[in-house]
Amino acid sequence: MNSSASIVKTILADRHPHPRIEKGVAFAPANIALCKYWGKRDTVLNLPVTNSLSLSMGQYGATTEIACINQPLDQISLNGVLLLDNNLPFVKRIRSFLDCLRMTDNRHAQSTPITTDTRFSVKTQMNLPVGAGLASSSCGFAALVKALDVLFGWQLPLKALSILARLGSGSACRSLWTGFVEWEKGERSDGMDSYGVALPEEWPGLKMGLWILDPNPKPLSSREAMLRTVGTSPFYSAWSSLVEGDLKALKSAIALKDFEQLGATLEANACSLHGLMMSARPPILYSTDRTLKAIHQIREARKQGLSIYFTQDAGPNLKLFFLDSSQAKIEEYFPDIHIISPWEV
Ligand code: 2P0
Repeated sequence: MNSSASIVKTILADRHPHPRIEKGVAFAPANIALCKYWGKRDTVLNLPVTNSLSLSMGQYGATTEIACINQPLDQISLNGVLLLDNNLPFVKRIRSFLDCLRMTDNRHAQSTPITTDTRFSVKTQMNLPVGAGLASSSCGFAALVKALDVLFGWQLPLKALSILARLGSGSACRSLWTGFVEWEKGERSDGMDSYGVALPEEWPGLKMGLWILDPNPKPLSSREAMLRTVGTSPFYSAWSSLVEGDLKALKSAIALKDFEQLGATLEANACSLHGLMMSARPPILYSTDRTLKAIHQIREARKQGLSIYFTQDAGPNLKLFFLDSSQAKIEEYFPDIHIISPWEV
């Protein structure tokens, strides 16, 4: 059987030992899916049913500092607060990821030994709200694997780091790059062909607007919501073919820099996802009255000639897409949004 630990072992097997430094520090941007990942073919290895496509969030993301410590337990902190509750999902996920690393137990390695007794200090700083459907887990695990790579001097290729990040959180495999990234679902049962691939196109004039309508953690995790949707929605089987069409349309829009096609497709994909979630039993509803009001405002602005589109993830907040040529007007219409330049890191 393929376990996360055996995948970690496979990836690290051919690493030449490099001198370990005191601590590893790395930044990874959060990413927002233009075509969503929703549903797994393997819930242990986070292998998706479909491909997905994302855009990175520029300077918004996670910076993680990791070091080995002489303590009985890992010390995990988020935004300067040491998290002592082992049942917090953030702590549990990081610890079980570190457990996979410990299981590789390479105590005979010359300069980078990791044993079952190795304990880590993991300090993460995020500059976006955590657990509010703003892709915080995506950047968290990507920054963690990058920081581990620095700490141990593995010098892994980004593809391998993407697979490691995916084991922590599926969407994290798209956060190793800047710009557009497609997560190829792969076919293999060990998931070694399921990782992010950066698209060559850059589109610096494309802007994102982060509209935080509710910064509080969401009541239902994406992980649980995904499971429930796959398990109970009568419409889930239609999702794969819908994604296939949307991916094609999005990639051709990116290649041609056709903003209207990009925006219309990404918005329709998000609406399809939320419709799909609402068809689960019991239904999943992430939108609040503020979300719906905001969606109506966007549609009204569009009627008045503004070229703007939105997407929504597993939470009540919205991300807007527009071109820099309409930025001044967008700021007038939507004064509360944080504007993001995806290519400015
Ligand atoms: C995405 N989301 O493509 C989709 C759209 C939320 C809505 O990936 O269980 O935290 O760790 O693989 O990656 C959020 O789910 O789930 C997500 P796991 P993840 O961005």
